Amino acid sequence: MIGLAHSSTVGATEHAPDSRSFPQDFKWCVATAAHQIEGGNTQSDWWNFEKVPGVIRDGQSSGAACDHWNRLEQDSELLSALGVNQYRFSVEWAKIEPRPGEFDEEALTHYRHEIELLKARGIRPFVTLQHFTLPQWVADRGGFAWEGVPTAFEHYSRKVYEALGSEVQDWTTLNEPQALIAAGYIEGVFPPGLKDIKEIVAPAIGMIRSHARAYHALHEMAAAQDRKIRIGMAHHLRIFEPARRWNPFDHWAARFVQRFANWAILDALKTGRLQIHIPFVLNIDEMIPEAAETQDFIGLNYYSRDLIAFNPWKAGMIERLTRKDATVSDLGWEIYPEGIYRLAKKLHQRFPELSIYVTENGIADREDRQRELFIRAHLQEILRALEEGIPIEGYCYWSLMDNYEWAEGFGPRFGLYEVNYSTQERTLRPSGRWFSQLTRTGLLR
Ligand code: IFM
Repeated sequence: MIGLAHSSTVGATEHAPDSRSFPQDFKWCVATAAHQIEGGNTQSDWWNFEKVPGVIRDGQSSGAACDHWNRLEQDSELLSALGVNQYRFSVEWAKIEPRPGEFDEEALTHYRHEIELLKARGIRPFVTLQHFTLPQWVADRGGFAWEGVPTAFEHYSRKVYEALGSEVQDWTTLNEPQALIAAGYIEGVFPPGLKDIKEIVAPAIGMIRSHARAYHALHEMAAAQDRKIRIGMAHHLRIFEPARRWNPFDHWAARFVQRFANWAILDALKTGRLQIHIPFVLNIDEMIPEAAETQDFIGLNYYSRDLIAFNPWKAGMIERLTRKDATVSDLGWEIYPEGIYRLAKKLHQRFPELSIYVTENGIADREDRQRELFIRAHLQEILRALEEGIPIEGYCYWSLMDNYEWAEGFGPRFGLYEVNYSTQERTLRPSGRWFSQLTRTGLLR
């Protein structure tokens, strides 16, 4: 790891302290996901997947995670101390509907209580309906590839809205469908653990249909109460560049990955048509009319840049690499702040009618040597975008606290709070202290 504690350079850019400020109404937020922090998600597909030998680094399963389920009061104080005015978190389908059609009122009451705690502290809830996990009963029927999933997801979403809707204005339906498709169906590191690109067709369509059903259902329910809500999706977008500038195949491959990973789903939510074409492998051209115009804002999750090389000897013929001279996080991800500006700009060009909310941006940095500079550098790029008139409403740092990083187990440390998993003690990191000043002043000093 390259430490940055005494440097002002993150990635390729110089990032000096900055006296520019963010708009008054800019939303300062941190994000989490239920499975990664709550613990005891026994009825989910992940709970069972984690137990399969060899799938999780060091064999760690989520277990009690950060025991957030039992620490709502304490953890809402952590949010208060950070000075954020918004908190993005997910509610867990597997806990709310552990068996088909059987809704757990206690789980719904629990989330209602969580929202009350937030509101009492002046923090606006930002609720995600599905963040990577599914109830095991949905997974048993094929997960997002199951043709019944849009109906089941709508049913679940309506229940959530009935219980929480009067208190929530901001929603994301699914978190990072692109990442879930890649990890679950191509790389095999998320459930269902498949490694066959041809398998992505049904789940990709299932995810879009599920989103669309929830989008329309929630808007319909809100309209019936004369309430205005906003619904989006959180998209994991990356910068993809050719590994060798002189190689036309790398250029082709990078463009192709970009189209598939960054734009296919976003475009479908605008046009109602999903198009993914992989020569000789796959051709998806599916009309999903109910998905047209189903985003009220764009959730942008941004982490890093990948170099793409065409490699005929590799399965899939495409290789993802990291620049040799890159400054990287503990997970080896390149720190590339300009990427957030470039993506925001592209999003604005492509979807000028929609504002952007950075629903995740963060770094695995156990020693907290790079985090403050990482956030600062990304926010400077956000300021640059704002100055050019690109509408960015808010910024969620990922994550409030260290948590269970899926196939990587508990190793990576993304939190503004460090978690001691033996005692469940939370300790504010120096970068967290700095972040709490930023949220209060809006100044990047
Ligand atoms: O921890 C994940 C999160 O669940 C989804 N977005 C990326 C984060 C870091 O990998």
